[in-house]
Amino acid sequence: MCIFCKIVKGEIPNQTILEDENFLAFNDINPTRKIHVLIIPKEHYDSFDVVPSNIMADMTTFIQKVAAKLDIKQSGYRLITNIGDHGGQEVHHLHFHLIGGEPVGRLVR
Ligand code: IU
Repeated sequence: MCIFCKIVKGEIPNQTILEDENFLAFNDINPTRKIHVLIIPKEHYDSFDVVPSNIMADMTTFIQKVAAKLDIKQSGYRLITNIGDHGGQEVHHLHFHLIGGEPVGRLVR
């Protein structure tokens, strides 16, 4: 079973920010910014590339609630989802990184 499925099942502890029947938001174990939260569907999808659009629609609403709970709707934040090898995806269970709490900088090469 994948590591995020184990987190969903409660077999591995997490610092939960927000949870509902279908989604979970928890602090990244290795934060890169003041705020670094991972948002996942409880059901396993390997990545954004295969998630059904109706699940993504619900996930969008959930992510907006996470931002509200973190009180960062005014200051802003960045959402990232890595897909596959070239995307740098290490955990193959769909997740969005929500980073913020400070300016996160430009995307530069
Ligand atoms: P990626 O998009 O798959 O590269 O990101 C995986 C993230 O999952 C990364 O930021 C890790 O720090 C994070 N993480 C975690 O929070 N808890 C874990 O048990 C594991 C990875 I493994």
